[in-house]
Amino acid sequence: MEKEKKTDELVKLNIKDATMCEATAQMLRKAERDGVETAFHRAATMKACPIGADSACCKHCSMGPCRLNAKDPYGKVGVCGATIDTIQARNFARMVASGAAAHTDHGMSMLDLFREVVNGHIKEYRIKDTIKLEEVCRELGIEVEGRSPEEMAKDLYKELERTYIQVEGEIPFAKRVPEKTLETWRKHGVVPRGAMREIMELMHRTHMGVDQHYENITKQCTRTALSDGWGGSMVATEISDILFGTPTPVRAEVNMGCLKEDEVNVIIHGHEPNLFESMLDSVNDPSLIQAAKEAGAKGINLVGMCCSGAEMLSRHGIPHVGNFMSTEAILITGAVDAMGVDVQCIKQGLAKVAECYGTNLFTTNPRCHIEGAEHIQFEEHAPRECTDAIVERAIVRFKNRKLPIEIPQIRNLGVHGFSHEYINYMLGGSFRSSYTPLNDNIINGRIRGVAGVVGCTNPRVRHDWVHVELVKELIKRDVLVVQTGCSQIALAKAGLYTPEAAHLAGAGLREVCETVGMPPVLGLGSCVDNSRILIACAEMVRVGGLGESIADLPVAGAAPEWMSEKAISIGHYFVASGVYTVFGVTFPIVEGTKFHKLLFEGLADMGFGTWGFTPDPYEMARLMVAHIDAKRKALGIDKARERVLMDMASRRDLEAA
Ligand code: XCC
Repeated sequence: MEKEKKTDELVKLNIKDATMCEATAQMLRKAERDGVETAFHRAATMKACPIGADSACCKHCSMGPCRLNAKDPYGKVGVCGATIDTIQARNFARMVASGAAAHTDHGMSMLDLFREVVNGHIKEYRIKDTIKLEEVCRELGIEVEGRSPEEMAKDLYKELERTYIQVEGEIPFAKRVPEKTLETWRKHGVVPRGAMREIMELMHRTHMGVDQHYENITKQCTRTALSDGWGGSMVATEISDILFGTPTPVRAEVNMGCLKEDEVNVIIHGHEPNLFESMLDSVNDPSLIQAAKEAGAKGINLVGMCCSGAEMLSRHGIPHVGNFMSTEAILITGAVDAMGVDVQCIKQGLAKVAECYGTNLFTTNPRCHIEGAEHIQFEEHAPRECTDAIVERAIVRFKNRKLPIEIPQIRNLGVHGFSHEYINYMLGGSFRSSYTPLNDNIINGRIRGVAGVVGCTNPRVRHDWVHVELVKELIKRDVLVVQTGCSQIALAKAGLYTPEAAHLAGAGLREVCETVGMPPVLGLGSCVDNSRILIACAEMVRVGGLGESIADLPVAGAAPEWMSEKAISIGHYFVASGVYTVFGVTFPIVEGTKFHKLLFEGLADMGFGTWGFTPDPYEMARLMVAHIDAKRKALGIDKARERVLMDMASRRDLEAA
């Protein structure tokens, strides 16, 4: 982002270029009036390190750090002799290891909670969705007939524990992978064993002087990423659904206008739903509501941010006030009485902004403390102790509010909460629930293909804008879009989560949306819920008519404003599963190197998907649609689509017949 001028310490942003989110823009203007710095300001003054951006440096040992030249990548090697390909592959693989570890650790927390609930050691949570419990058990070959939920759950715990700790064999959810895709994985030796083992081995292999062939490093990188998508993340999603309920469509509001000036505002930001679920109980506790009223508030207003928020938005319709790049901006309203955070995507800068506005910022998780924030540990055996304490402190802050409050009055209503199970039901109906109608609509060309548009927001590009433009381009071309995380919130703020937004879609997709009454963009939840997209892909293959492996499907993925290592892990597990996946912002590999060729061409030749890159949303849409069309052609269904586009009237006649 370009900087305009410097006054005193704080750089003045060109706010229009920084964000397309009006609420965030309003708060950035206030921040500048108040002399408060945000990540937007820091990004404007801190140029990204050009060597790091190209991944042309290695700091894996103290003979370096070694800097290679991205313009002449093969001109020199590191002190140990490591080539540009080894260095880039190691750096990339470590991003995958870290991202996979984050999702895996999150999933493992959910599984720990599940075990304690099933064993009766934790009474504050319980199994809410026994139907899903049964379904998952059945899929994994666990006996369900005549058994109690507790009996099934105990076996399910034991089975899913293998996802993490197994040292030999295939992870349990490999059973969900289409046979031909699994065959490809087996052929290349990348079926994950247990996530802990894969991550450990990847960290070992990328140590100085171990794996020094970029192809072999990529192999373990692939295996690790798959242990995230079909392992750590999938278990997190499935266990959360079993414990807290599987999402079904729910009308809910997003944006900063969901804050209420006359109520005690509490935000939960992070990733693990157990904290948020407990907070939901706390804010509904009559004694705490009474205390809030005694402090002069009309009530307690609980809202979410980032992925925790996206998950609660999908599952319970809890209002969501903004994605990753709005987390500092929301504090600038002065209306936030407490923000409780757990893990992942929590900017350290929040502590300073919170201090400026007298907001209580609480860390709650033993894995995440922040200097300057108060820590109230969340214990699953007594969850309310933490969340009640946060609410009590929020009430005190409400009572003592001194600074003026400015809440952007923007709220966007939409429909959220489309689990892969619901898509089944929605398109298939209650008596023939299946993906057949989705496949049929793809085969007859009304729906051209499906795109997953997911991931973060990033101050290196115009906030929300790349997501919004990309998705608009895709639906215009009859591509059904499924979303998670911060991307989902960007589109919800742009108004695309209403059934009425179908008018922005091409004729074919619009017709399907209008028949079913669904928006052209379906939100599936948080980052770990990208696993729902994998399951949907597997279902599309299973139902038939669209090829034998995920790589045959007319689908594509994108993370247009990615920033985290988790995004790289997600991107790589989609690629490894067979999906063409395009990233924006920047790509941490030098073009033209052997490693670059492997990721952008070679993997596809091996039967996987492939990586793509462009920062431009229009080019991104073009690449994705071209890929979808190429897959349609390979499946022999391109003709159906041409006929649909050329002759709408005869298509209607055909249907009426
Ligand atoms: Fe984080 Fe998950 Fe990225 Fe948003 S999208 S910035 S990882 S909160 Ni998942």
